This record gives sequence, structure tokens and C-alpha cells, in this order.
Amino acid sequence: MDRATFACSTAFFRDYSSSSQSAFCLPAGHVDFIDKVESFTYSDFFRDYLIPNHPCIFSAKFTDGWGSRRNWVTWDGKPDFDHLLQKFGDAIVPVANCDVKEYNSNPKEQLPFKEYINYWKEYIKNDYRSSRGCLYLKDWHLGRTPFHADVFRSYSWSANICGRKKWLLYPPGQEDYLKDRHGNLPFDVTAPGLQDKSVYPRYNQSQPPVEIVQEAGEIVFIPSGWHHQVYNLEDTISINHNWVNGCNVAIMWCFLQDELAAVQREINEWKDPMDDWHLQCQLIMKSCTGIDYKEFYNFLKVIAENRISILENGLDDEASAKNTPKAAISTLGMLHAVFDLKRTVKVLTSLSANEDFKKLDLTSLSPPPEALLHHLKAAIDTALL
Ligand SMILES: O=C(O)CCC(=O)C(=O)O
Ligand SMILES: [Fe+2]
Repeated sequence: MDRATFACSTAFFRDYSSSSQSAFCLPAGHVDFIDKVESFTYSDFFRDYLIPNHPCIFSAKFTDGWGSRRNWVTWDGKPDFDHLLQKFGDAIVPVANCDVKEYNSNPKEQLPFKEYINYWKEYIKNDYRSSRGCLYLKDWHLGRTPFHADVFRSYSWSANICGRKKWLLYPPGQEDYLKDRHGNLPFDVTAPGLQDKSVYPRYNQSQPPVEIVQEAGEIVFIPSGWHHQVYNLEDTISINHNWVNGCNVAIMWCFLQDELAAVQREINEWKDPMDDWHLQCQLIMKSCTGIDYKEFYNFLKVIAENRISILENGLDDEASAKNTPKAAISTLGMLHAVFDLKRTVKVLTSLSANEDFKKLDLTSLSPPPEALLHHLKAAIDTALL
């Protein structure tokens, strides 16, 4: 990260002290297309997309050198089943049935990859029909995914190795208009049922989604908290990755607070009779979202210690040779580490002061939050000297 980007990113959070970046709207429905690799830097991405939380699409030139684009795809742009079988045949993979709805998701089973590929070949031969329904290999995404925002409100990118996808994107906040009268999100945001005002009372106030058609080789960047629904328009293989950094860690923290509040509302009537109500709320939250407050503290700690060690010791040869997370953050530069640490201080301060967090048994946390905060602040001060 360069100095100018560090300065404007720090100013952004100072001036707006905002984690609800949804206020920064896109010009209606427009998504930037980034064509050239050479003239686009990580600092450009950070300043123009990560900080304002805006989506964008990277051209296929960005994935031209990827081994998967050469090796997993036939000359005419189709999945290379023989190659994939040879590479991954024995793997056991999670497969969802897109034709069956279970709560707001699809039921999943574990299948040998071989069996899945046999199914896929048959499905194509049979004109995209099967008595087994439309099966979806979750990590490589076949079919259509229900409407959702990504885990912990993280950022994600999704690269098409082959095939095409259609994305429907809603900026943060729009999902409120798409909820039914019980507060549940729809499974399919295009279903005619959403027009029924007695079920979806605020649907007519929602904006139409931002629509993207992602071609082979292109990468779509999905910002934090943008709800989306995805269709495979052809036989498609994609690689996706989710991540959190200093720009969206406060969004993650807000999300966790909202999740806990929802659990508390749900079991409010048990508050008095139960001694360990707060602990139970954390347990339920963990089973719904995958993380509780103490684990979130440890998550912040790992992020912080990794960056502090880079600021204090630089990058040792071993870490750089091993391609570790420490090496990755060091590639982004010292200023990125400082930026992330400053944002971590903000979130850690809020977590430490949070009443629900303070009610938990924090004796197992090492170091204790105050000590970690102190260490963080000292590392930032030294780095900025
Ligand atoms: O590519 C897809 O099918 C959907 C990917 C997605 O939205 C996700 O994995 O969160
Ligand atoms: Fe997603």
C-alpha cells in the first residue's frame, strides 16, 4: 500500500467513522470493469473498491496465467472431466441438491468426486435433466445459489475458470426491503411470490438488483454485506475466496452484534429462569454463525499479532520462503499492516466495552484484552514514528 492510499483510507474512517459504508452508493446499477493488468495496482483496488465497498469485475487477462485455466478446461472452453477425474477423482466432495429447499438452503450430501463427475456428464448428455435433480458441488459451484450475503459479511472474489455466471447484487440495507413479514429473507429473490404485499410488505420499495454477467476467466469482486444470488448459465467451474481485513472488520463486528441480538430476542423469555443465559446465547450464536464473541477476540488477536510481528521484526527469511499469511501481509506493505492495526484497535476497543462480552468468563483469554490493546497501540505508535 502506498502513502497516499494509507492517508486517504485513514481519513475515510476518521471522517465518516463509519462501518455502514452502504451510504456510499453506486451510480445506478453501474459496475466498473477493470481491463488492464499493468495499469491497476493493489492500492487502486484498495482505494476504489475495498474502502468504498463497491463491486467490480476484473477482465480475463487477470487469470490468463492461472494453471487451472489451462489445465481444467478443454480447447473449446468446457470443463476437462478427464483431467479433473485424474487430479481429484478420489476426493469426497459436498454436493447440494438445488431442487430441494431445506429452510433457506439446499440439503447436502458427501459424494466421491468420481460419482459427481459421472452424474454431471449424464446430466449434460440428457439435456440438463436428471432424475436425481440438479446437483451442485458446493466448492466448485454448479447450479444456482440461494439468496445470501457471505460468511461474517466478508469480502469475496469469484473467478470463472470456465463457463459463465449471472449475478444479482443488492447493496447493504436493500435486504431489509426483501424480507417477509416475519423478517425472513426469500430463498429466491426472483420468485413471483415477492410481489404479494401481504407476505413481502416492503418489496415494492426495493431497488432492482445490480446485474452482472461474468464471462470465462473474469473475476467478480463482491463487497462486504452485499446480498447476492448466482446462476450458472453454462457448465461452470469457479474458484472463490473470502477475506476480512481492516476495511471490513468493523462490518464483521456489527454483524456479530446483530446476530447475538437476534438470538437474545429469540430466547428472551428464558433470561430469568436460566443462570447461564448469556453463555447459552453465545452457544446458539456459534452454532448459527460459526463463531462466538471469545472466538472473535481470538480472531482479532491472530490478525493483530501477525501484523505487530511484521512491524517489530520485519519479515524473516523462513516466513517469506514459506508463503505464510505473514508473508502475504508483508507483501502488502508496512502501511497496510498499520492500517489494519488501527482498525483492529477500534474494533477491539468496542468489543472490550461491550456489555455482553464483559459478562463472559474472560479469564481464559491470553493475553487479556487490555494487554493486547496496549501492545497494539504501542506497535502503531512506534511504526508511525
Ligand atoms: O458461484 C456461486 O455459485 C456462488 C458463490 C457464492 O456466492 C458464495 O460462495 O458465497
Ligand atoms: Fe456468496
